[in-house]
Amino acid sequence: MNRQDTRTVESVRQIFTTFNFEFYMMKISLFVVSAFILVNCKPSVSDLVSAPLIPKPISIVSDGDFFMLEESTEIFIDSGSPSLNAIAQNLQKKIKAATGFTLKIKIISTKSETGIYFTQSTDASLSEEGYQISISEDLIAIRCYKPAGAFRAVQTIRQLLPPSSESNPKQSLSWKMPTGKIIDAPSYSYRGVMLDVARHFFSVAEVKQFIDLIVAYKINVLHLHLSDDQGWRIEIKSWPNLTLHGGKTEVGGGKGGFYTQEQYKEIIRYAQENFITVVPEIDMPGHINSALASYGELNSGTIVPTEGRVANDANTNKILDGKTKPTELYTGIRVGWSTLHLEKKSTFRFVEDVIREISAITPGPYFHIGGDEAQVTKKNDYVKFINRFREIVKANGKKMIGWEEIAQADINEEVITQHWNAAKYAIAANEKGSKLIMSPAKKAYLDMSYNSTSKFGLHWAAYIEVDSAYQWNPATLIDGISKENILGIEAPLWSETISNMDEVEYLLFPRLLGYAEIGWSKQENRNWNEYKIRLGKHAPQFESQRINFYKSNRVPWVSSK
Ligand code: TNX
Repeated sequence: MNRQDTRTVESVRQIFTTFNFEFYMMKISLFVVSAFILVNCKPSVSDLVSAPLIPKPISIVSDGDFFMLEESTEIFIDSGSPSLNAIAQNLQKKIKAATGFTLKIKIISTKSETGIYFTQSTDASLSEEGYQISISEDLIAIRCYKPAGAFRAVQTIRQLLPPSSESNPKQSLSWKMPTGKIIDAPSYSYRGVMLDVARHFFSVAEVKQFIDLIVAYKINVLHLHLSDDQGWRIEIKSWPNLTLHGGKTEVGGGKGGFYTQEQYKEIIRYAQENFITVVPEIDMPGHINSALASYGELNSGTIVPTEGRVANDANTNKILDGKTKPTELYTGIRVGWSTLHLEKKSTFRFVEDVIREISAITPGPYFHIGGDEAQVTKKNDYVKFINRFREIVKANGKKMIGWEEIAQADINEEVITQHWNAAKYAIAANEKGSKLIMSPAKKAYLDMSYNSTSKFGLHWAAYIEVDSAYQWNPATLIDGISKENILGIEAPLWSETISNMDEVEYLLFPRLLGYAEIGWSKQENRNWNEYKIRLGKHAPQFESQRINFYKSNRVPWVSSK
């Protein structure tokens, strides 16, 4: 070989080596890129079983593939189920907010092979709110017995979309959903949350926002605590001072507020759209100072605690009739000191008018009469009063609900009792045939602080950490009371310490999800150690929705970053 040849061979080798080097570099980068894709595409996308659904469905089977939601995906409704139209529109709205896509809705008479297909079945074993979702590569089929089931299914589908999907539609994520089958139905038919709009007033817009928050977890009852010592929040046309005067303050002395009947109807309409039953509560015969301050004739000598007492002024006297002596308004947080004047005829005219006017604009089956902590009402009067109440509520076509103390009266299977504190009342109510709503303060009170450093909430019943809120079973809580005696569960959010949605969210999240699961999921499928991992995976969703949640260190929160 001459020198020329040697050089040629050398450069060929060099080319080869460089090529080889580049080849290896390419291989390495391919490996890095695929590893990156693997990590970032979350393999769980094609695993339906590991989707962190809350509440947990009855059964999930995955088949390892995925459905891709695209701009061209269509929503189909079985022509035999026209009542599913509104639900399809609701899903369309949610998907639009999430992805920017406006999916077309079509009514068809043969089963669809593609897109999202809603159909109603005559199979009653699916149950009132039950549903089945089958997801294949081309089709998401939703089957229900009643529209409520399809609506609950939509909430499941929302949770299967990528977490950030509801807040930032402009991003270029792929909208993949794992394939498989979900069969689901609730354990309890009553799954409620209560919002106290009396201690602090919350506007119609805020109540709607509240509904949006709870509905995502399949809660189906919103109990509105519409009156208390500190404020009367719903217009009663035959007793206008209740809101004109009794609605004008709140705990801490803020300006309070009230709903006109039209505004209340607007809340009801929005709730109905979300398959939520509104339970209105007028708390009597105690917790009634806002009415006593508005109409002196209802007052039999209630003494308003000095702390929080708002002295009547000349303006008050102009509004009120001046003939009888009204109490002062109250902005403190003491309980158990006020009572209606139960010996007067006008009191019953008042009770009848209030129940009649509210019942007339409430489509749901229930009317909550309060009945708690009537500590300054004589026992005999209390029993007579609750019995009379029962008749008035019934005459207005509603089923009466009352806090547990009503078990002292002649209640029966037509009445629902809400347990919050004493087992003896729950047992007595059960013996009288009254079904129970379980709201044990030590476990289910959303206004209890998480721990001693919490900024909001009270702690007279307990500090309720996220695990404690989850770890109880309504059906074994009280000896002698089992699942068939229970209508459902409710988590009340009293508002003495909270006055805006940020604060509401802080007490609500993340405990709300646990209560939703207690009410919906099968007890044997519930387990804190498994639940806390699912819950932790909801953090990116909370963050993208800007929900102000309590980041308990007992939950392994997943970071969205
Ligand atoms: C007790 S529970 C109350 C409410 C308070 C709440 C505060 C019940 C039926 N009555 O009036 O707001 O405690 O946690």
